[in-house]
Amino acid sequence: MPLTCRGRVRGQEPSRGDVDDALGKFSLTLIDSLDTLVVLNKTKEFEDAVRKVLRDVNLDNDVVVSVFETNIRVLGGLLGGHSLAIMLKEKGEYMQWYNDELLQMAKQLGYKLLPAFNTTSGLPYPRINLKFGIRKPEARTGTETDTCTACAGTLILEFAALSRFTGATIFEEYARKALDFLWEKRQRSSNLVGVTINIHTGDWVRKDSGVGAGIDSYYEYLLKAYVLLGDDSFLERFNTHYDAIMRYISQPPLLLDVHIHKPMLNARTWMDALLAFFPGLQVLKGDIRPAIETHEMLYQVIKKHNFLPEAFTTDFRVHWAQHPLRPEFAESTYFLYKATGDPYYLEVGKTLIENLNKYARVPCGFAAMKDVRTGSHEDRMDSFFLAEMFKYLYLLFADKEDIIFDIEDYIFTTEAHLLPLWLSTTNQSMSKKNTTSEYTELDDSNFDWTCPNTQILFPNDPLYAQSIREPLKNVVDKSCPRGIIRVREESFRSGAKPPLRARDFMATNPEHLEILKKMGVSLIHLKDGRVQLVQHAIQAASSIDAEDGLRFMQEMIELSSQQQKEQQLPPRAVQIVSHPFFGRVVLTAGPAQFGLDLSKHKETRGFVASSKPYNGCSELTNPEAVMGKIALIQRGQCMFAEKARNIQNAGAIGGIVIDDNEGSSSDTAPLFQMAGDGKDTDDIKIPMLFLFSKEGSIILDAIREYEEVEVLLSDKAKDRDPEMENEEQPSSENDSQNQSAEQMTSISQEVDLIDQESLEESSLNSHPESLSPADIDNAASVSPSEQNSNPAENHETTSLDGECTDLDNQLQEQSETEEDSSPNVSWGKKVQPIDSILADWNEDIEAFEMMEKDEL
Ligand code: DMJ
Repeated sequence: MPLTCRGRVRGQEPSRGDVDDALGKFSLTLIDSLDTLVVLNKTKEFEDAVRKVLRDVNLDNDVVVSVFETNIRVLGGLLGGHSLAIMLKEKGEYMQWYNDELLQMAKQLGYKLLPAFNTTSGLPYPRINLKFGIRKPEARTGTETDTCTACAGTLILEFAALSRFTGATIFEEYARKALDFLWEKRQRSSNLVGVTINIHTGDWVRKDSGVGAGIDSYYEYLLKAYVLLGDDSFLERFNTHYDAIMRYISQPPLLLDVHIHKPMLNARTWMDALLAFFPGLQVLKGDIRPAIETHEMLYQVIKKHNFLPEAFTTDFRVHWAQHPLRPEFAESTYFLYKATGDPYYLEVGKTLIENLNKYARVPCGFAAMKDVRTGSHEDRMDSFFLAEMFKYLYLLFADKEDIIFDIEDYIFTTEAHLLPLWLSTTNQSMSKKNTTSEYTELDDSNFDWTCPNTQILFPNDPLYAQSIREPLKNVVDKSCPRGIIRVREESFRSGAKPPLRARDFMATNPEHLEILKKMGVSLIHLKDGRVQLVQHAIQAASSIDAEDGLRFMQEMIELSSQQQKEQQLPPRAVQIVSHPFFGRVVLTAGPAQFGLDLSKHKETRGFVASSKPYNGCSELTNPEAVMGKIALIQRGQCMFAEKARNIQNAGAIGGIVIDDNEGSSSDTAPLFQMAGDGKDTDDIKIPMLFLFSKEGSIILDAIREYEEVEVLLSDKAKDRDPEMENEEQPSSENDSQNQSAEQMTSISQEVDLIDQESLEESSLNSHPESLSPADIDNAASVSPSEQNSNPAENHETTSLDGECTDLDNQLQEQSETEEDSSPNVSWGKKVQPIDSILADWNEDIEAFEMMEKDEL
């Protein structure tokens, strides 16, 4: 935990949910960083670290851990450490005492994971208790029915390496069985796999499919298993999937999820950060052009926000704002540099390093970004930061002679652990050769089985990569998210009258429902009381109605997001700017619905002082201490507005309310917004921010240690550098914000989930019977691109030359391709049987509901 300078011990910190499943009280970061030390030529430190692991690590803890994470980080870490330990020993200088101890630990861990495979399918349970396994009552796990595809399909490298290093074949057998089962279950017409699967029945639970979260390393391991094990069947499987990915998911430069049964139908309008590994995999496959394109698009998103947000939309807006220092983009940059030799990728790497140092470096390491828009931190530095990010960035700039061994003799696991390629010829009892019969014949000259080679790929053309990047250079900045408004205005000008405006729509008006039906829009009442609108252009009465339907849906999205924005204030930042922090620590703060609005005014900077009484619920007894300063007040016992008035009267220039719930933290709780007291709060002129107890105690600890602590309250952290301490202290600018509310409001960060309260609120608006736009789950169901019947043809939605594409053309294109792709269906004359429409429909609803529940 780089902000509080402690290790994160499972059970000693408030649970963060599934992310904690990687922690097994087994010194995760130490093990995950072992081989990084050797790559960085820190051989002595490696030797010490191995000794520490052997001395301290206990694998027999009563903790439920993720099988996937334990495999890639811990088993992979031990095997990577072992691989380099034996390499060093052979060189004769270091590790002379080493006697395969890391391998023995790896084997012990391997046996601990095996009970997870005790299912009829051979797919592993997602979690296991390190001490008690699965079945025993003490295990507290084993009731799960689903796992993600990547979770079940990312074992073969570590398990095969373990088998081949030790001669115990059972590990490779189990990992192969799981992969065989996934392959059998692929959707046969699209050759795609879903995100989650039932480990008992083998049914797909989430039928959306992409190359990011939930699936990513399944594909990676098929190709790398071929490289490491030399088994043709893995390459054939990979190529079959790759062909499907390029056909349906790849919409250069985008990679967009689709449905496995209806791969022409996009499943969402945003991309997750995990897919940034894919260009690297494409390099390994030898398909450089799309790798360069996607990488360039991702780089432009990064330049906009300094880091890649956890998810971003197809028009490059932030969808999920956090960034846990993921290494995937650095990984792809490394591979692209290796493939092209283009110094551009060194510049990219330099930017990544500069941003890390400037925005993420904190006193005890590098802190994840809680919100790339505000620059605020989260108290976490995941082990993959040292295992992968450091390794790939170092290797990007390293010359051959900087590394004490030949990196080309190894393959990187998904966690960037190094496994030696000589394993392919050791203990290879499991290899299947020449089993091509069950694979689709792929008519594609791209699938020649050669590894990429710079000499062959770019003979005499150092500008090859640049020529591919050039047309994409404005793809992010010039994307046109609001094109629909222009189109709508144009169509009004030309006299076309929209049959129904989103703002007029009433769910109880039968006439409106009739119009919806005509436009192919269905109304779905969800169990939780919300209503979803889904449009299937194909179910519209005509192509004109389908177009109207699309406009109606997009109007709804606009209205919905407008309303959500009005209800939710964005997070704010408290940045500690005095010595020794100098702006390096940025805390996520909740906004207030009253007082100075920091998004409209210059930030407020000042020294902090605790108010007396600390709860700020009465006139302060220490006005001299808070005068001209930012007052710290404890939450509780009176309204936030009352506290604000009391500190303002004492002369404070701002206030920070610190949560009185001990242990609360922005790591685990949704953003908190302070509401007014239901009265007029115009008299409150100073800015007020809220910190959870953990973030608050970082400031309180700083006061204890350094006495004088200066902070900056703002909507976005200021660029930090040591100069900060010399800057003049600006005077606070006061203003009021005319907002009030009855009670404190906790803001959900999931923008597409509307809670019961907001439903109740919306039923009070001027159309009591109308459906509030905010009730519509636009992320899941009203995406315009869902109507795209052929993603491969619709990449013009993002204009490559910087011009916005006319939506009418897209609609035309969509309608045409919709017709093309379904010969049984024509406009106005549906011959698709109703049962099949209903079945399709149910399938979609199911998929949308699942996506909504379990996005990552
Ligand atoms: C790493 O642990 C691995 O790369 C994994 O495959 C998915 N991504 C995380 C880091 O983002």
